[in-house]
Amino acid sequence: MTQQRDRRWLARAITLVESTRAEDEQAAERLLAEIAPDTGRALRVGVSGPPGVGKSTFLDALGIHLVGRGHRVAVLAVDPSSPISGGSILADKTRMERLARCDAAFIRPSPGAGALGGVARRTREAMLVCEAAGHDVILVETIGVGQSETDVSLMTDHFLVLALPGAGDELQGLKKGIVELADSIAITKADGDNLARATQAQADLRMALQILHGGAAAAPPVLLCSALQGTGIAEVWSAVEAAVARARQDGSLAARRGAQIRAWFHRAIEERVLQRFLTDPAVRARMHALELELDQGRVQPGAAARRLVEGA
Ligand SMILES: Nc1nc2c(ncn2[C@@H]2O[C@H](COP(=O)(O)OP(=O)(O)OP(=O)(O)O)[C@@H](O)[C@H]2O)c(=O)[nH]1
Ligand SMILES: [Mg+2]
Repeated sequence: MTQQRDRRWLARAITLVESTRAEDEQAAERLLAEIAPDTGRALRVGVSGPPGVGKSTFLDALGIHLVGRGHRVAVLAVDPSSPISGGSILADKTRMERLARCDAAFIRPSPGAGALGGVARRTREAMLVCEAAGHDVILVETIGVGQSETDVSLMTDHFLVLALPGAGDELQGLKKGIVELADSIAITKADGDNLARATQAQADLRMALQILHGGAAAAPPVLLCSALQGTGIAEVWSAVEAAVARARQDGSLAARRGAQIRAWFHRAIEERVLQRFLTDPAVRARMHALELELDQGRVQPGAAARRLVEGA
């Protein structure tokens, strides 16, 4: 795939890296090796928030703002998609109508769940493909269920959390883990009747974060925005850019990316070792036999696992 990296190339390359077919694996590896020199220069931002917080509307407004400033934007999603429908609920183009019509933007829903831990890895590789195709801002959306926010924070330079104007409890709707990962927080829907509550939520959140981080200087910024009115979007982006610029200066961005690469390596090992082990026919037969023993109460789960892994 040495042809011009246009939209068609991008679509095909992403399909290849997202493929779960064993026969595509080597081609995907070759592609990723080939594009490696052309990756890593984009600004990678994770955007997370609970259902209905306004992620899609925000990403549409932010994407349009960035395209207007000459950026080429890609919106990707890590979505622990419904095991029933198998469908992805994030990065739906219908809610990003304006951005979806932009030539400088590329929107990709979450790859369907497949192999173990595969969704996040495939999104990360899709991100690299987007970078190789010239996208210089990558926005990775997640709903923050399960470990998806950790997955996204492991592939981005900055983790932006969207929060609703609080109804009393300033951390309501925000999981503790997600607040700890946040590099910045934007309170959405700060418009109309919501504005007063949003302003109060901002003050409350700032206070809580200062306590959590031991001081105002170390606490992530908390901003207000309204995607509907288009207010605060430019300010949120400026805060993201400023934080990333600081991280680049003080070396923490390079350290973060280095740690991420190692984390993906470790994850890939786990995925591969587990996959190889669990698909081995002899292991499967032995596992089945041990399951029968478990059913009969002749062995305990821990001991059965030890015997399986040790081949005892
Ligand atoms: N007032 C107001 N409403 C908003 C704003 N942004 C989004 N909404 C509304 O909030 C609802 C949810 O917005 P979405 O952008 O779909 O939220 P989401 O986080 O993508 O939702 P999921 O994809 O279901 O997790 C919609 O009805 C939007 O019109 C805003 O800035 N102000
Ligand atoms: Mg959405």
